[in-house]
Amino acid sequence: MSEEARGIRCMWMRGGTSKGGFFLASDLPAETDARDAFLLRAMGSPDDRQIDGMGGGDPLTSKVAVVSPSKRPGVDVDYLFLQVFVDRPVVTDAQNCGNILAGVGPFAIERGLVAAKDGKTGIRIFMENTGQTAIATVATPRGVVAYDGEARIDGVPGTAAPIPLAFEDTAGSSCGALLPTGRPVDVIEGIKVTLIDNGMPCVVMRASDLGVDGDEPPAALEADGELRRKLEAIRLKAGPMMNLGDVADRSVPKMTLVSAPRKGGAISTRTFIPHRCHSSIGVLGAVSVATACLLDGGPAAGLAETGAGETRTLSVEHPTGEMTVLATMGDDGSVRRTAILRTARKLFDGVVFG
Ligand code: NQM
Repeated sequence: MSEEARGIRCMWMRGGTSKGGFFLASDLPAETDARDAFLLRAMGSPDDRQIDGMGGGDPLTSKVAVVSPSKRPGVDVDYLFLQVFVDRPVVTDAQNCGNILAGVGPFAIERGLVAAKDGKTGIRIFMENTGQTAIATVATPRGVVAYDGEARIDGVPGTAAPIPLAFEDTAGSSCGALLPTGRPVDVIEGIKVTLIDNGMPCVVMRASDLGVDGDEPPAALEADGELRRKLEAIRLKAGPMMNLGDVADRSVPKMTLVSAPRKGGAISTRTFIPHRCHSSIGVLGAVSVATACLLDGGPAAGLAETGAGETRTLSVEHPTGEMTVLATMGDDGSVRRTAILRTARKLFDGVVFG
């Protein structure tokens, strides 16, 4: 194949606290094996440093969005998220990503899939990984995407234009039900856990039950071999219980250790995704953990400060700050709608070589 033929049009973007390559589906090989082989080479996987590709040697910087115009009624674009593993030759669509989602609206406008209004443009995005819809609001003064602005999110230096993301139908995204076992608490390997999926399958457990405080730096937790072995043993058993089957080669469920808030928030977290400890927390991961805090009887509920009223503001503390989840409650005490604030930035637009 010629050098030119190996290049594919791509926009590199930061979405929330992640970054990766954004492609139009029509620009990528239609056949999955060929597409994945291209993406592995483009990212430089498998290799811890991804030295021969664009990836940053971290799951959070080895991500891909595939975007196409949607044929679904009331939906603007379809978004398929792909996680390119760093150290294994694996590209998986088995999880969604709410951080990369933040870049999808701006990308869709930039590529001409959605016409921008003067002011703000609302974009309905079908998330193909989980079959659910998110509503992103992009700042578009004079019909042009604005990346600069005053919104600040923890884990990203400086400020940028706000991109609020709203979710209405994320319960049971991958597991079929918010609580796939039907219970707010299960016991695995002697540890009380909540198996929950409000957009991201998560196992929520008390840090203290695992013998840690829950406010350690991620590197210290990653260096704790005994903790990691225990978490993986729990995860492998949780997979089938969550209707995810054998999860040995999957990036879900995520493993979140919770403890009492330290900085005035709702809960403190440390999340393994699933083997590296996240420097913050995923968007839909935070939504799922915040939802677990609102479940009576679960391991998070006794620790969390959840407030009262129809709309709850839950600040989920993480290693580099906090992520605020707004939860709208139904009359029956369940979570009806969630929203979160993200930002995104266009970093590069060009051709990437596989
Ligand atoms: O939970 C990391 C991230 C994510 C996923 C991960 C995410 C989400 O921080 O919606 O955003 O959990 O693998 O980008």
